Amino acid sequence: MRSTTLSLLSILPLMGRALAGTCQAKSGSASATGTGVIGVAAVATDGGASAVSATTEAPSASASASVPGPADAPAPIGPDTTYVPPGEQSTVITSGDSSAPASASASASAPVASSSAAAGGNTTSSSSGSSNPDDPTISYGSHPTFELKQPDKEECGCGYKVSGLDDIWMPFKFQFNFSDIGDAGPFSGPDDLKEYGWRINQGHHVGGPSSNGSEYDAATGTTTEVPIYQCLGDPSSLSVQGGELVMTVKGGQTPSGSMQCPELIHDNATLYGVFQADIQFSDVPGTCQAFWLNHTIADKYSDELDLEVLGGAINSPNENQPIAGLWSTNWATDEDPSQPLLLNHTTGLGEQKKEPTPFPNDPTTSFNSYVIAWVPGEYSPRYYNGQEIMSPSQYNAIHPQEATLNNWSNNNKWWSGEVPQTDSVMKVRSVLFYYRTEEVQTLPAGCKAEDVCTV
Ligand SMILES: *[C@@H]1O[C@H](CO)[C@@H](O)[C@H](O)[C@H]1NC(C)=O
Ligand SMILES: *[C@@H]1O[C@H](CO)[C@@H](O)[C@H](O)[C@H]1NC(C)=O
Ligand SMILES: *[C@@H]1O[C@H](CO)[C@@H](O)[C@H](O)[C@H]1NC(C)=O
Ligand SMILES: *[C@@H]1O[C@H](CO)[C@@H](O)[C@H](O)[C@H]1NC(C)=O
Ligand SMILES: *[C@@H]1O[C@H](CO)[C@@H](O)[C@H](O)[C@H]1NC(C)=O
Ligand SMILES: *[C@@H]1O[C@H](CO)[C@@H](O)[C@H](O)[C@H]1NC(C)=O
Ligand SMILES: CC(=O)N[C@H]1CO[C@H](CO)[C@@H](O)[C@@H]1O
Repeated sequence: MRSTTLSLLSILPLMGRALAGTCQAKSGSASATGTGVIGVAAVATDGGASAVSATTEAPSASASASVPGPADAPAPIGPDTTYVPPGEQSTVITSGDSSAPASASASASAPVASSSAAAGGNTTSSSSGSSNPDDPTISYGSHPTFELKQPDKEECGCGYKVSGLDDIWMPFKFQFNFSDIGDAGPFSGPDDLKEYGWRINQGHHVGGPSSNGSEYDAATGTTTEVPIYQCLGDPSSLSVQGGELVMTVKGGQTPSGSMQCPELIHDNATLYGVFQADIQFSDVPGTCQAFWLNHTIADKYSDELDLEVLGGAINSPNENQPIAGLWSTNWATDEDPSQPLLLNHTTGLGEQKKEPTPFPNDPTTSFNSYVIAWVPGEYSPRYYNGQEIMSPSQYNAIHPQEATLNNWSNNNKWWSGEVPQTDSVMKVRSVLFYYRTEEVQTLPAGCKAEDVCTV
């Protein structure tokens, strides 16, 4: 358990930096009124610590090889510890050389984590430890509905308490509506949205590679080598049009290790937060589209909290992607990121259901709200339009994370599906994040409890 008490003075420089980084009019095509708002706080806590009790759950027995991601392949389905691709009971894929380019590319030209918050990276060492004694205990079903609100006050220099999650405290806010900037893009480099707090992936892999393994078809008794396919970040696959971020996996690309895909990253390393995005997904077959949190330190760690859909199987299953819905997956925190095909992960609720949550409506014809509430403890709930979905109570992230949006293919027929033949366009209207950083976990002295805004 970590308890960092920061004085207001120690926070002021941070505030200055943050405020300096808020949005300003973008020269060129985009006219802007930015909404990147950062508040910083110091509030005396009344010390009534609600101890965080770890919900204990047996570790997953699913040490199976599969395609990593959100980056990832579906977690193993059912009680079996052997990876059986969904719907392909007669076919088993085994990963190939684990030092293959799939993993090598994971560290090549990795963007440098830009926030100083990422520098330490290992302040939290236990997935069951809380960084703030006042943090609530959250477990599956304890908060089945959730609404993220705008602050109840104008001035939120003392941070925010999230009423839907037992008033968990967050010092910072980031809101960005793509309608706040005019039409912009297609982009040409990683910094084209930097002034608004975003980083565009250029050249680093987007999502997960497919395995360079061998594929055994029991029906015919044949083994075929499967080459590595993956996407690399391509700024020209993103643009802002009519108030929406448009993320396009360009159709008809030749399957290869350097396909071009869009990825946009919130350029701040956070350590806990509530992250909401309003997204309209595309059901064009052949892509994985994700809103997820990724760890920030290249070559170390492996934790991610993912929300993903598979174009082609969002509403209705097909032969290779037999389960429709919204995938919620956690990845092991401290495994070797250079071995992406071996990383442990869990999808759905704990050990009971390693499945996505079916959509109650069609998320490809309207914008819907997706929330990842990354909180200390064993379990970080996710919400779809305010309703909790199935998520793992295992592998909660413990290292600093960045919120990320992407759309990609690895040509893997059991995951993204074969690369799309027509353009696949994922759209994002706005995001709203409240978060902590590694340095700011607790209410610093100098703020009164009543100064904290409610959201
Ligand atoms: C977010 O990132 C920007 C750009 O790196 C930085 O100026 C700002 O201080 C960060 N904000 C916080 C709260 O870390
Ligand atoms: C995955 O988890 C199992 C069970 O905890 C463990 O034995 C195995 O070493 C893990 N795999 C990796 C690559 O760490
Ligand atoms: C992580 O913690 C260990 C031990 O506390 C320390 O030696 C190491 O330098 C830390 N790593 C980073 C990146 O701060
Ligand atoms: C910005 O997005 C938020 C949701 O995140 C929404 O409530 C608000 O109305 C949007 N503002 C504009 C001007 O579109
Ligand atoms: C997550 O971010 C780290 C650090 O930048 C990077 O090394 C890794 O490749 C990313 N993971 C994925 C799946 O993109
Ligand atoms: C992702 O790309 C595919 C292929 O171009 C497209 O059909 C889909 O709409 C995109 N998804 C999003 C959410 O933009
Ligand atoms: C690194 C590696 O093993 N790459 C191989 C992946 O599979 C293709 C197709 O068999 C080979 O051409 C690559 O050499």
